[in-house]
Amino acid sequence: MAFRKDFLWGAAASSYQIEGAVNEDGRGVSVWDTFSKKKGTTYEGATGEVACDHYHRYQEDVALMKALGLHAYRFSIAWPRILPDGAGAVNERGLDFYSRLVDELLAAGIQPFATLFHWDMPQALEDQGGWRHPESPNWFAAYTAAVVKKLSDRVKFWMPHNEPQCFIGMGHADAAHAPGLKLPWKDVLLAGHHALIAHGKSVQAIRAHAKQPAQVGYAPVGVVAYPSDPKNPHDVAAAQWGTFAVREKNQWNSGWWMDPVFLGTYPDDGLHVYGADVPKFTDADMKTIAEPLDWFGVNIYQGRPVRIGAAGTPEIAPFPPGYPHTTMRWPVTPEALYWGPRFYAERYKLPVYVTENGMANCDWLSADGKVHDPQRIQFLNGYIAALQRAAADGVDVRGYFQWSIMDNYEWAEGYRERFGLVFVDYETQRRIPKDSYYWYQNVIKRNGI
Ligand code: IFM
Repeated sequence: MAFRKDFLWGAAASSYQIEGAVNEDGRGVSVWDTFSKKKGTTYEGATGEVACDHYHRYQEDVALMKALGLHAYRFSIAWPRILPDGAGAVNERGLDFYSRLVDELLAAGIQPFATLFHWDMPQALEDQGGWRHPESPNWFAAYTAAVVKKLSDRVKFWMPHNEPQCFIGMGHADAAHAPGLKLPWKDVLLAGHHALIAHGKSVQAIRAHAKQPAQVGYAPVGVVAYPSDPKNPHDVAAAQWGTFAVREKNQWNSGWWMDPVFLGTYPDDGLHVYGADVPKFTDADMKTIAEPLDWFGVNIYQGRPVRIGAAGTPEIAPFPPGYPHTTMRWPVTPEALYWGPRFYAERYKLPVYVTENGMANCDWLSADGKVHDPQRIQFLNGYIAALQRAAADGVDVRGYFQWSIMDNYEWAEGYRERFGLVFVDYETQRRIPKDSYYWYQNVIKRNGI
């Protein structure tokens, strides 16, 4: 058996995507409330106002997690529930919700993994400039402290940010996500730099206030390249390069968002490609960003094949016509879960947790009252087997979180894309475990494929 005996089998979700109850118990407005209400921003004009109503149904949801056999559940905390105006007075009722959730998880024998920022920035802070504001790292540190003081007697595992590539790039350059901006690249990178400093200050706040030794990580997008021919060492080297390279003026790379956090420097190719748009930064900034972490977390859904080209330089290889893809149009590339963890562990030398992996599928309720999702089973089988191979080859993989425990609000895609192991009928809020739920239950029981 390749996975360690104490391997953590998990599943994940995030606050705005499942909670609903946006006007309850003193919660303030988030950028996603504002953005999703603007015409034309989301599929069918969907918002997270009700979502999966998890705020009221968390006990039923934790019962499903327990029956699944989960060891760990990764959730996020909504900043505007804790500090409705983003800063200032703490809203105890908001904290109480997460306190109840954590108690419920622990009673079910499930280890809570808490993410502090999964994109729901308080609107009041966005109105002052959000991540563009130089004070934003201090706002985030104060919010972190409030949460950690309340929950750290029971929560050991923490992540400040989820996927800065998305909330910075898709939110500030592409206008595809909240806050819906299309800024010059220079301003996007400045917001990104503040978000990275905020990450470091949040780590400091966790360490300063934790009531038990904290295990702190990170959950960026893993932009993975894998070798076209894994037996060709030149292709392997090309893929390793491709996994970290900053090749274009966009956010889709690993190096810019990971190297500062784990190595304390922005990568040279990024400094070159982003050029004059790179914000002015100091040694003190970089030291803060690189506050030591306990583990390397990464969200991996897909990869690109890379090979050494005729000219001797790495090139992205094309996918064959009609290649398998999910309903998000993301290619199905299980290799990403072998090579990604391997390349990341080699470069950053920390234990690896896959903090998200999964697929959107066209799932519906069948006439037999069940939800059959053979594609998801096939997908997960391939990806988890690849991760298992990485573990067998010596990569220190400690845990895996399936995205997502249940269907939920897929941001600009609204409710069109279903990622869950549990089907949610949004009209009745009925939960129906899919075939993949029972398959994953068995994987957990056997500690692997
Ligand atoms: O739903 C998202 C999640 O919020 C962040 N990672 C990717 C998932 C699927 O798109």
